[in-house]
Amino acid sequence: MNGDQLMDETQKREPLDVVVIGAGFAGLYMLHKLRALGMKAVVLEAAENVGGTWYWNRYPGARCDVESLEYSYSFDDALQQEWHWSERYATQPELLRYINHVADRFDLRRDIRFNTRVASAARDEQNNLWTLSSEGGETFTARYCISAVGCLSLPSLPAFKGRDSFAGRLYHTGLWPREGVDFTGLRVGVIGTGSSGVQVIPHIAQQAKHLHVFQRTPHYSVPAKNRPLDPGETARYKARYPEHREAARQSAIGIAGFPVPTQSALEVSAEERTEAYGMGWERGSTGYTRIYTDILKNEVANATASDFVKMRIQQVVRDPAVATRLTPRYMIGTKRLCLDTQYFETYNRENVVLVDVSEAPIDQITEHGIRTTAREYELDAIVMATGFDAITGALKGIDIRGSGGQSLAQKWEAGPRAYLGLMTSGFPNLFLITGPGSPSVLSNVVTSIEQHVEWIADCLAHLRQHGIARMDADLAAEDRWVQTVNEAANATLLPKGNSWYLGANVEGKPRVFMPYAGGVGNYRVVCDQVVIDGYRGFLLS
Ligand code: N01
Repeated sequence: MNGDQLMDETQKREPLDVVVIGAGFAGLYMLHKLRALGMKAVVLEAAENVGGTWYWNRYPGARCDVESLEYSYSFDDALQQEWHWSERYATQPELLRYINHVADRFDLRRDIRFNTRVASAARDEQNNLWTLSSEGGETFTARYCISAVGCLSLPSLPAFKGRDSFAGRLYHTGLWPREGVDFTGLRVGVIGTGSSGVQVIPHIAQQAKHLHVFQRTPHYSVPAKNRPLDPGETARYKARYPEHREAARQSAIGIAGFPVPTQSALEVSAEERTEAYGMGWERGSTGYTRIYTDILKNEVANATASDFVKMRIQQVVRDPAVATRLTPRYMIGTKRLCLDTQYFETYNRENVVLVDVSEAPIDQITEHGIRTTAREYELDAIVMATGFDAITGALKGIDIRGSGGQSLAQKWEAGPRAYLGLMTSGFPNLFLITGPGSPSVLSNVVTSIEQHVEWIADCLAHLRQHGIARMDADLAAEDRWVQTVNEAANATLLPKGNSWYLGANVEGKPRVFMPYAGGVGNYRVVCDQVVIDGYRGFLLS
């Protein structure tokens, strides 16, 4: 009998303790913690292997924008000491190797069901169980269900007319073919210039015969200044790993190495600011918007940081008309800041043309390429770097039914509501790792994942110890937390950008600022205090 058959047999006999959805960073660590608690758990994963985001986003140039030594698990000191990161910012293949290494090192695969996409999760109130069904028709029953589906896992493909009529090949950066793509000699069009576009464009430009970039919004990007990691530097960092990790946990965005601003941009001279922004630019990190306390809080302060990047774009891009089209018009940081390698420089190449689709939008995809309202562009391949239905898309894509058959998608129709981003009222025993209303995408997500996984594991141990079978979020506590999330966002400029943080990138999605902007360290204190207060705001029975 193989592992899968064994699991099926087990399922027939008795329910599992926990079903986890997703085998990315979150699902793997959750499984490891559940095992340590002696719980019977299964992870259901749509892909054929582990990795989550780093499994799917295999496009050329895919690379993390948090430094490798920080974007990694901290829960096991031997793991963090033994793993060798080769570059300051890890590439997708290196990250995927790391995640595979973790799966093997902790022997996690035997409890993961691959090629198993969850279609529905239904609450059986009478028996206090969750039953999950896969698209393939298998069912899994457990006391607890834990979502580890990730915040950026449902690709967003704009519904361009004629998408299926294109005779060439069409790709999405978040669903990249495993075998890779050779663009040599091809005429390629890339739609989208967010983080994925900014990374993939320089790589395709080097291969393709010709590249058209279809840009709707010019975005801010700062150079990554990526480089190989020096062994001495790595050793010194690792020698102080516990301190660095603790600093990350207490920090605003889960990264120890970011500057902690102490001054307003408006209380220093213009020369001093220019020098600070120049140093930030040379440092190469998204910490650029954290140089002063008020870059993300005050429009005048923000303009000083925005203007510096605009000036750099004008300096890098040789054709002044192209430089102007590449110059952002919104406030820096109100959409996620990109980190690039040779992005703006790519527009100095002979084989690259920037097509501004803000005024003449894409009208349709044709058999031969892309037609804007101005003209048609003939292409052999189209790459959609058009992003994701972020934070809620993957969860709403599963037919989740809570108490009384209530649908999660319906409950969240006007925007997601969750207490601490961990549970949503009316869906007992369903936990959300990095759910809406938690720092998630506004942080080094691995730091945030570890905090949630550990909080949930401690919570499950507490429930078991006290003979509590059912846990739900109290609706009043949830409402208050949603208000706190709104207040935290409104204390910043973040809601003023047309960003995916707000759902603005998906047609028809409600405009609600979804992550908690109050900071990773502050959020941790709130979560810990809730526990100290006897799981305040949760209903335990
Ligand atoms: O997606 P995006 P992404 N017509 O939504 C354009 C993480 N990430 O995949 O801005 C024309 O940012 C859209 O235009 P506009 C990171 O958190 C991290 O790039 O809406 N254009 C935009 O330019 C990131 O923020 C890493 O006007 C259309 C682009 O498509 C998040 O994932 C790497 C369009 C989408 O940009 C998402 O990034 C990659 C249309 N109809 C991703 N629809 C790193 O760690 C959309 N667009 C480095």
